[in-house]
Amino acid sequence: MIETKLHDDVLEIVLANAPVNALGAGVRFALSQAIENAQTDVHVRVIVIRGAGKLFSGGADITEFDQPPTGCTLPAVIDAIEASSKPVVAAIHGMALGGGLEIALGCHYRLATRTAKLGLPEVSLGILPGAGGTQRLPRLVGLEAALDMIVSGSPVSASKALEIGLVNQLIDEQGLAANAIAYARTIDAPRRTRDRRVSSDAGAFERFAAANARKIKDLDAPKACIAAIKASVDLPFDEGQALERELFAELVAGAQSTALRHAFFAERAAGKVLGLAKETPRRPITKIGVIGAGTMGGGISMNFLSAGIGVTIVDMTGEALERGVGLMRANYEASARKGRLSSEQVKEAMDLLTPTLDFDALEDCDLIIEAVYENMAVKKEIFARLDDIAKPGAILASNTSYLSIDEIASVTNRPADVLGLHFFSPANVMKLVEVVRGAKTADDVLATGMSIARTIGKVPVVARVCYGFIGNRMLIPRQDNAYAMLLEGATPEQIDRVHTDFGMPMGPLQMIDLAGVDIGWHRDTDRVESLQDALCAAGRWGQKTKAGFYDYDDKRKPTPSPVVAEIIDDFRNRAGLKRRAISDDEIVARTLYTMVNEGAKILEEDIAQRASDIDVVWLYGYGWPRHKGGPMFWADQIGLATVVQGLERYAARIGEDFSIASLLSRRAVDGGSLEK
Ligand code: T1G
Repeated sequence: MIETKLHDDVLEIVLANAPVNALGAGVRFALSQAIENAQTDVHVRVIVIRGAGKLFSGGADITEFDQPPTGCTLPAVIDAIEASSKPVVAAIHGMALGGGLEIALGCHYRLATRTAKLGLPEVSLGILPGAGGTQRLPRLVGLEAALDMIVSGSPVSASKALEIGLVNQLIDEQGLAANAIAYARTIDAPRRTRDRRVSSDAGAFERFAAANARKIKDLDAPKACIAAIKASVDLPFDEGQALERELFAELVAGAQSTALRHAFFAERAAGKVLGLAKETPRRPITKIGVIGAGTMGGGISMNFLSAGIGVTIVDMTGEALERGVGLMRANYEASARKGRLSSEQVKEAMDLLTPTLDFDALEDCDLIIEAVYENMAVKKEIFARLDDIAKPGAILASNTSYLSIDEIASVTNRPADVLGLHFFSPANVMKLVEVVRGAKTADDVLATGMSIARTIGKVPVVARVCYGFIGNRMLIPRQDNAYAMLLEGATPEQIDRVHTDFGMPMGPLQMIDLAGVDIGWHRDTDRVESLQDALCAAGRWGQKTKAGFYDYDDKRKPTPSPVVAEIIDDFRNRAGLKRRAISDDEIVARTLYTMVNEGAKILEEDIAQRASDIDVVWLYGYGWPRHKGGPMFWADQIGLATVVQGLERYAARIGEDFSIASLLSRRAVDGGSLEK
């Protein structure tokens, strides 16, 4: 749990709890004992605390939060460190996060290596720094910096930490322990953070709240963080820390923190493929081929270029290539203008790109990703050609968002080397990749797909083959019911408002406008058999034509369209439907509960490995509000019986072939959860 070593008069304490030196009960106990013993050990004049392995500490042990507290609390251990009669120095490398940084704040001096990152990310778990962080950080760095760090949850670099007074000195990572011990030898007295005063710039709170109002409006934790930081100005240290503990206890028991901690562990669980041995080899990937220089192909390419991996991108015409490469360059330059990239980084990325019309140029690629439009015949033709030119062992992936990987693989002599890598638009931004394993996909190909997705900063989730895999398959009932309710009497803005009020970034109709109303349209303007046909025939293809379900201005701001209302009325009359009032509850049942129902079927059919994987798909692929954990988690929270009752109530309207997933019905009756 911890290791101690005496170097003459310097006691070195090493936090040693792999993999992230989480501060579980064992570590807290051992640390408090070591600090206590050092007080009376005449050989010890000064103490150094550092972390074993790749970091100082990833903070409190999050898995303990749902259990009754055991052993000494972290605040008590940190108070003991600060009360030490002998100076205590924290030597930070890698990361010091949450309770890890709070330990360092309780120390009298703090050192950091140049690449270290220091942060209090508790707010992203729906809690607040609960071991003195809200009281000590403002005392060290001032209100503005403390508000920024604690309410955003974002770590700061070591150089920033030095600049704001969070650390006293930067040290080389090479010889970290020796450097820290040498520094410790120059220290002769403790300096307690609790004894400092916070510079009380009262205007800081108003300015901060005004600047962040929209971001934090639905969230409990940020408001609690601000209240605790305010206490660091208004109250003596101990009273401020008591308020912090009270606020922490409230938050950690709340629905939002439960959901956010679920999301944290769900993302990590998704990376584990059931039945795939950890030591499954990965195929070396040093060169990527991308077929199709459209929006998706360009976005996919950017992920690899930004990770320093060369990409050969192929299209049918020079004009398509030029447009695609131009769009990639424009995206990079936009990031550079926002200061997210340097111009050198833009140049480095673009220099790794090889645009060509020559399909054979893909012959030496290790992974080739097809990103052409959703047409099975075209995809089959491409994969048949790839089978001829790709080198043995190359992985052949399709970015298809609905179609069968098995059918695509069947035209090759190497189905084991074929899988799906379904990126989400915009592919250079959205973190989700559905890694679709075909019936014949080899284990090492699947393992390579998962690991290359992580290499480019994505969150991979495994899916088996079905129409739409996980996320898009759950979209089908949602969109079908949204269209149906428009004809029955709901308006686009009513349906979308229910979703944006719920916390989604946009509603079903706004999403159709963004993706394109014309996706899957037959392109025959004389053939008007559905609402989609009517809109497309009228040239209302969505945001790209500044008109879809909504009218859009130059900034793509949507406004309800009287033209669309007329088209809907006309269609409703022709279908002989009578307009009726539709409640928000009905919209929730027919668009959110039907998604959960589809998710339960996806689980039953083993398309997804676990319910939390489905949550990860929606958190990272569609912007499901993180503080609601994901559709399956949310269904468990509101009660599966409630979901089933809602579906039963509107079953007739949802459609004659509608059925409730037996897993959902069963769990609703037995009070179980969808989590396998
Ligand atoms: N507690 C328990 N387990 C943790 C953990 C933690 N704090 N951090 C990581 N793990 C597990 C993780 O689930 C995974 O397990 C393994 O360690 C490797 O993690 C009182 C209340 C540190 C940047 O929010 O951000 O302190 O899947 O894959 O990519 O005020 O882990 O292998 O079984 O993420 O190298 C605040 C959370 C806690 C930091 C390393 N701290 N952790 O990333 O590894 S609350 C955090 C991370 C707190 C105090 C409050 C990252 C990392 P498994 P990993 P990584």
